[in-house]
Amino acid sequence: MSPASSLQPSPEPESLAHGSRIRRSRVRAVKAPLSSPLRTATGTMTSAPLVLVDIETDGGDVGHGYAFAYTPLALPGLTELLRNLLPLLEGAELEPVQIMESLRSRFVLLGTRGLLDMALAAIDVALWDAHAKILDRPLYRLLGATAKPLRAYASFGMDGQDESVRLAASAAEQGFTAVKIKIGYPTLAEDVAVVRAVKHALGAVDLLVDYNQSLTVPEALRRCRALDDEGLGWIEEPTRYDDMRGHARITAKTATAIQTGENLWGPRDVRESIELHASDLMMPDLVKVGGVTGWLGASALCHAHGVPVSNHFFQEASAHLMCATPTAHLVEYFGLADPILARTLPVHDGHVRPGDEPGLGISWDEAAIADFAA
Ligand code: SMN
Ligand code: MG
Repeated sequence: MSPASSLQPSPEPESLAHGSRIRRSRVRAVKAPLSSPLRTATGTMTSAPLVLVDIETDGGDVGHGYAFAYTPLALPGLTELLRNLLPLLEGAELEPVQIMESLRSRFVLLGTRGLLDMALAAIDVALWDAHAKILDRPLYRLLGATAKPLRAYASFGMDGQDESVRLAASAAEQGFTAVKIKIGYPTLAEDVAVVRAVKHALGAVDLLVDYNQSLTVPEALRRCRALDDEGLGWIEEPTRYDDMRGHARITAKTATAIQTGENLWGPRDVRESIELHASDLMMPDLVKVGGVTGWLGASALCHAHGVPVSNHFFQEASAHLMCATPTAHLVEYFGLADPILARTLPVHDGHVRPGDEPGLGISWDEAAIADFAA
């Protein structure tokens, strides 16, 4: 498809930096290893299926983005979608908002919720990375923010009582002031036993729990209210993510803060969730919420409604965005892509901050990508 029939490149205004037209792109699929299987109450991951996106300009800047496919079953489809979309960008002026509006306008009849939204978001992230590199600014600075230390929490799976205690205690020793574990064991008694054992090991360190959508609303009401006296920082996704009214009932009846957001598709879902009071807190997923562009919309909505914002995964880019998020709360520290990154996001005294190099600070470890190619 020739560039002429793809996105109409806009005339080059004088002000734009040299070398800001999209020259080519690349898509790669990997299965990044996990240090151990990541078990949740609704599924277990043995590897991290990721799709990596590179967008290069005629000035030589390369923007990087990646999407998490959750399951290897979705990896080929997500990869193929990106291979179909990216050639449409060739020759276009690298203007993230304009390009995404133009791309999205192609799918009004189809709708984008799901893998297409994820593919579009991975492109959005790579475009913003390239945009910031062209302007020689780290993304946080491009957004007018400063690189402040962001409080992070160590995020673990559903590891059973003894392993949960060991992992949580180790995170506390490393300086984390908050830890998340996943629960949703067969019985409430097991949930409470694990929570109490980990709380005891953590002392003053905050404990967050994540049900990963595993409970019916009646069971969630029962379990969340039973956990209300355990001093938890939040209870995450007690029921299905898209049962916003069910979450609203749980939020209304539970004293502990209810957290949702990682499965909301774009700012419109965030708006509906806030309007329904589905949760006390919001944690958008960079890719499902629509990339940098989607995050900025979600962040503005949460600012307007006074809702604290945390991220879900994608810590490298999320650290930049959280610096520019007025109601920033906690950063989820889980190095999903670490095995294929040349530099991982450092954590000091339980805090992270974005790097100062231009863009998002995402750099690939090409040898690892080759090793883990899917
Ligand atoms: C989560 C979601 C998907 C895969 C692993 C873990 C979890 C989180 O909900 O909050 O990180
Ligand atoms: Mg979660």
